[in-house]
Amino acid sequence: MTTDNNNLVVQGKLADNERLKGESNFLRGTIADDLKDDLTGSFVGDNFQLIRFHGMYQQDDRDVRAERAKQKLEPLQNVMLRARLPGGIIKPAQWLSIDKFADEKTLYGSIRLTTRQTFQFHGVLKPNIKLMHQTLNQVGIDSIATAGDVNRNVLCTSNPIESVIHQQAYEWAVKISEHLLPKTRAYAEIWLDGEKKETTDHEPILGSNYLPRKFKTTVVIPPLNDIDVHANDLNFVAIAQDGKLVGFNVLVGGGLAMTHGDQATFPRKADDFGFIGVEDTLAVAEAVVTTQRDWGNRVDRKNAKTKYTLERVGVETFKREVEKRSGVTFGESHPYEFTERGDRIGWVEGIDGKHHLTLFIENGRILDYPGKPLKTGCAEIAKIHQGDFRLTANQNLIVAGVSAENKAKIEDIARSHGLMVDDLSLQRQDSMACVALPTCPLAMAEAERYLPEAVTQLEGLLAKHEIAQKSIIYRVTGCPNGCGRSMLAEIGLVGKGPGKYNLHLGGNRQGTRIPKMYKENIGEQQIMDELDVLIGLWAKDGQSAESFGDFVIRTGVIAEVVNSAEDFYA
Ligand code: SRM
Ligand code: SF4
Repeated sequence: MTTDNNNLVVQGKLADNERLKGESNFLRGTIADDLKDDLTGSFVGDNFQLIRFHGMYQQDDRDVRAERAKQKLEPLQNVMLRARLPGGIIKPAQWLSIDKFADEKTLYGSIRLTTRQTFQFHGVLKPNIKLMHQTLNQVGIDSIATAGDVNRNVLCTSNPIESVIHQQAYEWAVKISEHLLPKTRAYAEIWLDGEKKETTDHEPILGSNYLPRKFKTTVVIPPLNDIDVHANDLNFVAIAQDGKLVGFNVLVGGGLAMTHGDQATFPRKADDFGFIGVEDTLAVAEAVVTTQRDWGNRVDRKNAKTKYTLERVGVETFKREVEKRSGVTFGESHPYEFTERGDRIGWVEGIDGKHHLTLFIENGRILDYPGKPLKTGCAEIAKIHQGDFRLTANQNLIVAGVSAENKAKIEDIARSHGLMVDDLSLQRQDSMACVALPTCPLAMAEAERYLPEAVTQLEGLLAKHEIAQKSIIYRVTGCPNGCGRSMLAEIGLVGKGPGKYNLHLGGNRQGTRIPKMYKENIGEQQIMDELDVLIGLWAKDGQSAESFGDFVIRTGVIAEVVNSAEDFYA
């Protein structure tokens, strides 16, 4: 791989994804033909990748793969769908519709809340895919660009208390999402039987080859960093004065993925470009996207995200280009502070007098479990709720905008369906895992199915050292892609192989520090043994109110990651 004189565009043989995007006729490929082929449950050739731009991934259940192979059956191919819900807001009527679809037409019967404020259906068989899109379309939901090399679902802090700021920030999340969407009519044509156009589509922002890699955007309202800005390519940090949104500090180039054994890949925090007025938001969003479109690496997909473009061309060069393209000069950043990340589980009252109930959903998996019919409970709430639901980036669900009259009724339903329990520890609230097995094809170790027991063990350690009232931001991902955002946790586990993880330490509670590897490829028992010792030290020697992540850095248990390009692996 070489770069041209200015280091701006990487030269070399383009990744095959570039060919397939370019030849796709604006994301149509031959998906419509595959859909008619009922001999296989699969999408073949380029279509396997192209359906991602329409919000779907082809999957099969890895638990039964070997058994099916023994019986000479092809894997039970199905798709996972990820909806587009900017800011995670969904209405009760929409909820009831997705609840019904999950029940009747998916293999697992669950609704899975994700770390990016939306929901996924797992296990949709080919004959039901079109029905799924049409069902969603009828209630005003689509899945355009929730996957693939495009700008994904735009996140917005789920701040139910300051309703005015939240409303304004949320509106920007929606506008940014709409502005950066692919303009091709492929989605409407294929899934909604939309009118076929003779004219060639035009993608003024994304270009006919779309972006070099996935791209993620947030709108965040300090002091809450619930959406984890440093996991994202582009962040708008809301700056409010006198209860009114006046503009944003713009942070560019965060991202968490890496590849085991490849030190050219690493998690990276976003850089602060400076302040812009609200009126410049779309121009700046577009300029960041087009700069990454034109300068991002289209040769090596492992080095293609914005974070690597910034490392290669330099933050100042990238920023100047954004200023040139947008016609906006960044001002000095306004001061702000992140103080926390988690959701406030339980009831809070907003400044508008409305009540908001955040329900803790372990792993975001909404399903009727024996003795805990969570899914039925959510549907029962949706039947009487007059406000909206907000999906959080911590995989929880907020019943937002509840009137005083409805409060007791909603709480009754939540309690009787296991959605509200009194013995939920802070530690469980502060823990999160990605999906991993059995549906994720990239999983190297368990995550979602390991988390509940792993948290119980961690709770045991905190109790043993007499600090059961404390908690640690604890996250597990089944592989180094980092979907559960372990690379912003105080304790982060990264799957390496069955039952084996790399143990990272030293993130902070605000989500502004990347944890470094402490032990490589260790088993579940060894993880708990290591944590037993460290939590014991923290209980004994930790300063008052010092978090676990700060403690391990201060006492030299692990070195601080300051600039991950230089010191993440050092
Ligand atoms: Fe992710 C790929 C699940 C958030 C980084 N992610 C996948 C796939 C689709 C596997 C695949 O490519 O076949 C996983 C599907 C599992 C399944 O069965 O559902 C998957 N990612 C998820 C979700 C559902 C995890 C969850 O438990 O909630 C999250 C869905 C978000 C959404 O609604 O859009 C999810 N993924 C993330 C995050 C966290 C975030 O964005 O806040 C990251 C790290 C941040 C980042 O992008 O740097 C993340 N996912 C990845 C990557 C690595 C990207 C890279 O930079 O190399 C992959 C693999 C890839 O793209 O090649 C990936
Ligand atoms: Fe799958 Fe890895 Fe993402 Fe977990 S982190 S969902 S195992 S891709």
